[in-house]
Amino acid sequence: MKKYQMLIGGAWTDPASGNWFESVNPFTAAPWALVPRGSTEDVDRAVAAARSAFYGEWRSLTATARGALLRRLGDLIAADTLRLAEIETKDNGKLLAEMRGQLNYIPQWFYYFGGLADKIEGRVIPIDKPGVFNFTREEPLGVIAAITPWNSPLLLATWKLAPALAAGNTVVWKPSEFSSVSAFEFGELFEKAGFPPGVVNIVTGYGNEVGEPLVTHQHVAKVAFTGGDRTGESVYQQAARGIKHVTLELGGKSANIVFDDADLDAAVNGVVSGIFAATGQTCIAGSRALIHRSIYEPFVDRLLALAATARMGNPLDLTTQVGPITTRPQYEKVLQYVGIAKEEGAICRLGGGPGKRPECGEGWFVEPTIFTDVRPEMRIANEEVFGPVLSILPFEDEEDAIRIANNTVYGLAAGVWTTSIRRALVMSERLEAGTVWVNTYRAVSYMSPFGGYKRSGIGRESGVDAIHEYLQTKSVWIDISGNSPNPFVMR
Ligand code: TXE
Repeated sequence: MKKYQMLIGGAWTDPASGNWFESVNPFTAAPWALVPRGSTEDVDRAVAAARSAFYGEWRSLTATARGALLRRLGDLIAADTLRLAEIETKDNGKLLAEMRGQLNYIPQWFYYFGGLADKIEGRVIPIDKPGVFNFTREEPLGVIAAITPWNSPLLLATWKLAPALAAGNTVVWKPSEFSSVSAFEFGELFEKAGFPPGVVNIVTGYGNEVGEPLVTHQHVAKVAFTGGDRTGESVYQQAARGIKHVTLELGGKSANIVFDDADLDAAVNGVVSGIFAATGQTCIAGSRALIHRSIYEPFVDRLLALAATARMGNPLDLTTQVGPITTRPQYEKVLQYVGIAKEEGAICRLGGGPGKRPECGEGWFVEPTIFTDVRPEMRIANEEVFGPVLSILPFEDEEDAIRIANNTVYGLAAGVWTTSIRRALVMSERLEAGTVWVNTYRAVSYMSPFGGYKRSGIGRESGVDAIHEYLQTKSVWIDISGNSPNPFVMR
């Protein structure tokens, strides 16, 4: 088994604890790599390295040179996608087809934010006071703590690293303890691209042993976090003590709403892919399907028929459609929710238990599961399962659909299936979600802002909006009047 080291101040380093833990392949349930178990001491060294890079070489580079580094990194990733995708699949069990797609797309974030790096401009304010010149500067925040989860390890890290670096910050990145291996390989590419030492540091380990000391470190200016909402809440509280900037991306319970005027072939595909692609382990999973009453039964039959054809198996096999659950605790959580839904009286129409097919091997599989007769007040309709479990709810009309869709604490995304332009516009206005897809689902881009309403998070990733999450504005006042005003009144 390969024994990895952490990246601190440009050097590959053993953990201060002298301990490593095993990373487990979710398909074979066997360990396949050794990950350094970081601690406060490693966090302190990494933050110090990031801080000295911030005040050192990184700061003296022009924004254009920073952008060029990011674009060079994009090229290096583009040349290495197959290898990185395979590592991701071995570490987190997601389909190789999906991880290849993500890896092929990741360079675009580095190209886009590399391009933005030297277009960060201040403004000259036509100030209301004569004899004064006022302008703004957009400045980096300092050291950014990037904390990422296991479901799309490199993509979600990229969403933080690309804008943070383009804006001139330095980074300490803590990947999930369940999927750290690709981070080490990614770290090598930063070095190869020529980033100065300490600009990107990687400290691995557990949430309480590395995440917490990182969030509370006095020299961390901002925490950029993706993960569960409970952890997000605690990260937010800890960051508040240091009055730190935060962005939080915390998952959801997204509604995929099908009206009777929809293109039903497209809608069936969209609802199935919204929940079963990525084995439901995605923050934007369309885990609630809201179906217009007049088409309810026939549409449910079509969903069941399509979902029943899903091929489970080895995620490295490009024909597999549903892979294993990434972690054992998550596997147990998903099965627990299946049990809760049954107890609540939802009707299980497909799946409803562990995947025991021969092609599932030793992996942590859950059968694609569909519940009907779900009522809005049930836990299965409100809580994030993060697995291949779909809840189906009927609705009567637009008003009813909006009420049910918005009736959760989350607000990450929503899907609407309709051929009416009026309905598309009304729904996209009234749905409380950071992303609304009409006649499509699970589309993201480096160009378009992504983030949550309500308990799904704070701040936006991707697009021009994202770079402003990593900048602060300074207002500069220069007296050009040559006068000495009255010192005892405000200017
Ligand atoms: O996530 P955690 P977990 C949801 C999903 C899942 C649930 C739990 O519903 O079932 O969260 O998953 C680090 N201070 N999502 O437990 O704990 C941790 O080490 C600082 C939604 O795996 O949120 C990891 O690097 N950091 C989600 C990261 O936080 C801490 C994606 C995320 O782990 C910490 C994943 C602490 N006190 C899960 N505790 C999405 N939004 O897509 C843990 N961490």
